[in-house]
Amino acid sequence: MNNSATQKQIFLAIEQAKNILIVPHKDPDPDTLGAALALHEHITSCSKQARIFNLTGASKKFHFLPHYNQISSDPVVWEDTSIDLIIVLDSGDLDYAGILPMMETITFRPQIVNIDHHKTNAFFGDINLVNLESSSTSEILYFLFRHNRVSITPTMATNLIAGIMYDTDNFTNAATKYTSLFATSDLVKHGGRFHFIKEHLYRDKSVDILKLWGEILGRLQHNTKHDIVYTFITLRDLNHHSVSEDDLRGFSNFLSNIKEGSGAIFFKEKPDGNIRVSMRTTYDHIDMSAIAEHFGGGGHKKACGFELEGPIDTAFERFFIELDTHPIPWRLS
Ligand SMILES: [Mn+2]
Repeated sequence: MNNSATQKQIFLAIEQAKNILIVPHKDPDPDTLGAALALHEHITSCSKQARIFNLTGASKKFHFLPHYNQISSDPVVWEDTSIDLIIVLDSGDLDYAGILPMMETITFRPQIVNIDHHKTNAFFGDINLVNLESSSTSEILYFLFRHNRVSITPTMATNLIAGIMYDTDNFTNAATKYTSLFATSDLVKHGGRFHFIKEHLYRDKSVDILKLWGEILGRLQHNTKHDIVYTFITLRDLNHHSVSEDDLRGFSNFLSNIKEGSGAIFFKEKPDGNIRVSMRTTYDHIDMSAIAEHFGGGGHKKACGFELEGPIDTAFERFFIELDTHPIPWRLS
């Protein structure tokens, strides 16, 4: 089924439903939250019942999103057997969405709509609107609204801008296309607060966070044999600077600013002693996901990751030895 027919079908499902549950994925980011809040505002403005359920709850730092308090992690919602439509946003599968156990135990059978932009999407919905070309689920929502002639309020526009801006890393990463810029400009025209969102998403670093970033940047190494730039962070660093792991979000993306190297790698020690390895490249001829897959991880060609066993002190040496001894096809010709 083509996009346009699916977009119509989703609106028909919303029109026919009486009790709708909107599900942004667990540990939600501004894309899944912005999409959920904009959709919630639209549905409730049509005098229809809709609630947002999120398994883990949203981080307080996203409190600036309009109608943020609509996000609930109260499991009591699952006792409501009259839910007849569940709309899952930005999730490759129901496990990532955080509702797999509920879906396996509920006795009622709601229709499921799946709206997403991840290439790993399992098409788990009764209706699936999966667009790999879209920068974000918020961008898909914008075109879904536009296609169905929904009037977009300033708060809906602000939420969708947050999602697009976050997933395009402030319009700098490879996912940024004509459609994401077009959608954003039209959302600004509808009263979306572009600068307000930018201030909250990107002017959020404390002195402590940036001092830690400085320390991590001071450890940058360039492995010239493999042409990879890398650095690392230990749990001791986090404790010493009283910075949470969450505050490091954005650091891997920041490494994309480095001119040298075919790619950049960030080794991060986890509380369980294992190492989270995040990889970034900006080059079309580099496929970092080939390395990630070799180590049992996954992701996109330009942004992906995997886990290594600790300790961190020797993780990069062991990593480069593995690269030396296995022909991994990560340089495309
Ligand atoms: Mn997304």
